[in-house]
Amino acid sequence: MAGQTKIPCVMMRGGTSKGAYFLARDLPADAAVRDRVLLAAMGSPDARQIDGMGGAHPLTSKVAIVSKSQRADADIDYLFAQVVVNEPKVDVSPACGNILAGVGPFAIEAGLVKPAAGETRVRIYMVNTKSLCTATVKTPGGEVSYEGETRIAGVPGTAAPILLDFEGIAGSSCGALLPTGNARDTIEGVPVTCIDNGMPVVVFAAKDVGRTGYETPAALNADMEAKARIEAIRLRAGPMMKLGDVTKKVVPKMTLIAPAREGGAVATRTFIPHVCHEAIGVLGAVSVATACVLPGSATEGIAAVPAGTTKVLSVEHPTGEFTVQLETVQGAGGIEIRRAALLRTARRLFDGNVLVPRGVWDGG
Ligand code: NQM
Repeated sequence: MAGQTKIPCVMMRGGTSKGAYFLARDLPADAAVRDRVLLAAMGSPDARQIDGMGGAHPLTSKVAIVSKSQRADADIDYLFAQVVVNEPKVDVSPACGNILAGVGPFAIEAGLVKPAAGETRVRIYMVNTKSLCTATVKTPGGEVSYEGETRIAGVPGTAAPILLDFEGIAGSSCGALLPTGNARDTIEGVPVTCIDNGMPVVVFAAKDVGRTGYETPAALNADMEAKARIEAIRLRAGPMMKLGDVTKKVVPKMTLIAPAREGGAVATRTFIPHVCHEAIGVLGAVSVATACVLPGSATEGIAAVPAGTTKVLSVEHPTGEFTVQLETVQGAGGIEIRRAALLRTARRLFDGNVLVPRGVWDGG
């Protein structure tokens, strides 16, 4: 079939990631056809994604699919898709908190949410993890404003703040905050905490895999021995975390920790899961911060945790830090996390159509 199908698409920076934002109604309803369209749109599989819009890195090969929600507790539904760069694979198992930062502004500008004067609260149902987030977006005069004074590590300049407020994200993918039932397990001889507070993550001391935890992402990406060891732990952790065989999944993420060096709570290096993040993911940071406040976790003796029930933790990463605020309560079975809040920024970068060969999808 000759020719190409035009699909309305907005490219946005969401936090420290970048991706293609679509309205669900503009994409095929059938998941298999939709995934073929997303692969073609982003240019996967190909290391350079030269024949598509993807940026040849996991952080720039992401997709948000947005629609009006039918739920009473949400305004919109957000389905996240990770388009794998080098393989013909689209993974919808995790959510992405960075791309989430762009979802509120996108929904307002698409007419799915009516803006208020000043700021607009957008209640977002994260379809991947069946959990909720409220995003507060600056809308002076009833229009989204991207300009402001908020700086986030990993993004040049400043922009308008977008407050992301999460509730009830514990066990979002694994069914429990501590899916193995333990605050600490030993896998391949390494003490680890398997945790899911919005993102399944395996947290362990960098020193236990013979690294400092202060290496650059480039050094870790070139460190084949460390990567093989970390992947062996990940493949064992997957089934223990009720994620099944994770060979072809982008979860769990793998976070090496060390004592903070910039006055924060903990220093991190995170594999997502095969490339070392230049910073850290949003929900990834929430899960790591949560591990830090749990007694007996693999962070004990490494993380510096503030006192009080509202804990503000600065998670250090290769390009700065990520501040996470956790509301904790002492439940019958130990500490529970009621709420996690943090700030991101986003920007609409491009508004137009992406084109895919008609042989991939004829638009019907
Ligand atoms: O953890 C990277 C990112 C992410 C995901 C990844 C994210 C999150 O930086 O919520 O934001 O872990 O693949 O976009």
